[in-house]
Amino acid sequence: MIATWKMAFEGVGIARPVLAGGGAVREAIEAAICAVEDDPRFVSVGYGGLPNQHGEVELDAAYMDGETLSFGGVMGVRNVKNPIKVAMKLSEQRRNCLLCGAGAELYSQHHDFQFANMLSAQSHKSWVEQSAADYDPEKVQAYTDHDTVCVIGMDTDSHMAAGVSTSGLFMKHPGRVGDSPVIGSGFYCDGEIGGACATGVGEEIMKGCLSFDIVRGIGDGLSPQQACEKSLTEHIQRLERGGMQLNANASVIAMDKHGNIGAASNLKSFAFIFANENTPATIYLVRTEDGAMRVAPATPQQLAEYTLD
Ligand code: SD4
Repeated sequence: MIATWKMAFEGVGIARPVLAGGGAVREAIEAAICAVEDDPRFVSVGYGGLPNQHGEVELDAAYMDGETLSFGGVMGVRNVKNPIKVAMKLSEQRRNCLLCGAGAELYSQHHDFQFANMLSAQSHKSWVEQSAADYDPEKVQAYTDHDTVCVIGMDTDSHMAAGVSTSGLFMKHPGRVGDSPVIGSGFYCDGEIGGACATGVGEEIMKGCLSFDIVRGIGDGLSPQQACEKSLTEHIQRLERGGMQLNANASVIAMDKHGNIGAASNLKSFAFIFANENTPATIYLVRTEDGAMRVAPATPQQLAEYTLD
């Protein structure tokens, strides 16, 4: 299992015994993501997520099964306690599997998913402070106000899947949707090849369909690490060629069908979690040094200096 950000550490720790005990990858991903969604310390996912310009928490989540290529997703749902559970349920359908706003809430109601007020006192306070400040949504910066928990897993039957959950950008326009629930951009999983997910400013990530591009790279024979670096680097170059810039941060993770992993980021340091049958949940860092990306378990000193989620 590989997952974005330090915030996924406990969730992956909960999910690992599920896989070790022969549980299905879907069950493990649900356990990992729900742990993050339920934890108010993480202000970019689920309960306690930072709200939109109107002070409402709108959540996005998606799930893809690598064996059947089925996927499901919800966009901009309000008051749904665990959006990943709804996305998983939707992935069982061949049609109507990506729902937004009121329609996604109606579906959640019909299927007896739990509802809750997702705005914590802390997130409400942040919104009050931001609303009073002169806020420019065009200048929103990655990672201070938003992250996505992305999890790619494989079970003992070699069944692969990927899931994502986020509250999107802080102070976003109501109805704004980023890359996370968009198949091919925020996530993709083909069990014959591997899976990939992205986190960062969705408007920039979507321009490169980064997750699909990484999986295609692995399918073409690249290692997950090579594919992550190639897709991200080429995307940045593509934007610069068009006179644009990746004026935001983007980070990606990937795992192939053999369990090899990769990650890349345009941040100086980006944390992700890895666990397998031999390795307990471990915080890794992708660090850019002398123009090269290095991936390794975080040292205690690096962890002490790491300030992001
Ligand atoms: C979005 N990609 O809504 C998400 C947010 C995120 O780090 O991952 N931020 O654009």
